Amino acid sequence: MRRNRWVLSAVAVLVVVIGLVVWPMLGDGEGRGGATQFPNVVVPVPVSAVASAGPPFVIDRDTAILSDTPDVSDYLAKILRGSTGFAIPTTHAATTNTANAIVLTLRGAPANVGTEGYQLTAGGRGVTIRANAPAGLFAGVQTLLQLLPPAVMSGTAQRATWSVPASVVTDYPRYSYRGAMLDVARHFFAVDEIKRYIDQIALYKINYLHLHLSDDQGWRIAIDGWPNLTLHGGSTQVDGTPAGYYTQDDYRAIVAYAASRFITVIPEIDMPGHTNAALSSYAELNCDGKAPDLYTGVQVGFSSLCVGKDITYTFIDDVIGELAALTPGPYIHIGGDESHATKPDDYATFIERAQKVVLAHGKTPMGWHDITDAALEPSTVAEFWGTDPKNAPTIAAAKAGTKIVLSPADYAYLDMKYDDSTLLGQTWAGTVNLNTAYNWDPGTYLSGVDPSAVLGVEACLWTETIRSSGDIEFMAFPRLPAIAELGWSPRATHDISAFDARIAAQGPRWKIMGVNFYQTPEVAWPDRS
Ligand code: NGO
Repeated sequence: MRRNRWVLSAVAVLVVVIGLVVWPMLGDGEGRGGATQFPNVVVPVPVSAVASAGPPFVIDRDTAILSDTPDVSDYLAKILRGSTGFAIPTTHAATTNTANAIVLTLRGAPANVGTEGYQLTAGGRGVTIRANAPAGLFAGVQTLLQLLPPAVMSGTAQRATWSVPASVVTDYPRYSYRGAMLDVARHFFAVDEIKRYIDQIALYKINYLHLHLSDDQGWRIAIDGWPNLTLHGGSTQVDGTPAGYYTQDDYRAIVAYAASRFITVIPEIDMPGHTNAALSSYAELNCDGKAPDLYTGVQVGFSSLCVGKDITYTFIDDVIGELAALTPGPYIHIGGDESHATKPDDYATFIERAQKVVLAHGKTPMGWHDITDAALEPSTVAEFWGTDPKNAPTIAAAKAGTKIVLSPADYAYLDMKYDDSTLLGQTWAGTVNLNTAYNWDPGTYLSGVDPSAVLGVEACLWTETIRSSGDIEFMAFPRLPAIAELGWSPRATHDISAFDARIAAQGPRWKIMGVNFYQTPEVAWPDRS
């Protein structure tokens, strides 16, 4: 009996030893020296991330940030101070004593990480993020935050062990364009709601925010010479509820806030179709000189600017000129989708002229892929929103040199329902669950088109059924991070089960931040409720 007990105890001890010591060494590729595997928690997954031997870095009350880029260190310090409760002093010089420090420096990064990439090295003494430009430091900071415990995203002081695993991450984007589009025309969203979304998309290394500023149901940006556009055209929205618009100062505030998160704003004025709000505001823009009523339904394709009238071009020159002056980014989006009330010849004439107006104001034209029916300027970018990878005009344009941003509606439209039971959203392009959103390759999506024609990807959120930040978040999370990962991470990293596990790690963060995400059934959320 006694002997048996002894044997049992010895076996138990052996099992524990194997479990604690031997198993972790076997269980990872980098196992020598006691290093553990790099945790599968960073979205978008980095190009290369390797665990190092040695202890983690633990942020404590003496940790400082040393940085040669104040904007980025201030962003990080604010988050760390809020959740750790520590002072986290920032010194704007990255070269002093680096013990117990988070160093952010524009020196010494590998050239191949480019202007948006970074190298992060974490070990017992501290963390160093090196980049060639501030945008790269900001991207590295996002990775650092995701390596810290989820409580780091809390705005109030929390108890946690603020450790960053010893590791080396070398990371840079697959595409230079990683966009999020928000329709503020069908339902209007206030400046603070836009800032909230900017903060959320920045976590996933999105670098363009495309604002759909006008549609049949509303005109949302003040244009000096044309006050009725907003006073009348911005007064309602879908369902006929009262709405609003951005003053030029509001718009500047959005642009500046986005820039502080290394996000470039792209303003869209949709034309010649989707213009009922403008046509209702100024009778002279209509071919028959009669202003239609405001529209609060959700049909498309019934409105058109009058292509044959000179006033149309005075109008678009004023609008694009003011937007170009307010917008530091390179692109002005001219829409161009679903102009079913414009004759095909008129459509081609209009799109050709509108591109020239954008170029004359020093910007690069962008439009929905419908514009590939017209002659395109060499620099014009087409955004594909269809569901047919064999779309002939888009493929022909891409082969002729037009750069393409991919937002195929059956993968990248965040307003599609997750499944038939989703209360918000639409189904015209089908339902899009998380794995569908992730399960395509932007590089090979368009049949026979060279991957080099693809500028990047964009996750689009149309707001016919979306009325609040909570609604935005429900549709965007977790699908927006899927599109963000397709835009950032190399094709070789694509793996649906590893992706679902990474997304699971975001759940506790979203809970702490108060993000109203949808707990998609594909994911084993750690604290499902
Ligand atoms: C289409 C249409 C929009 C709708 C959206 C809804 C484009 C580019 N035009 O996408 O007007 O709001 O679908 O999913």
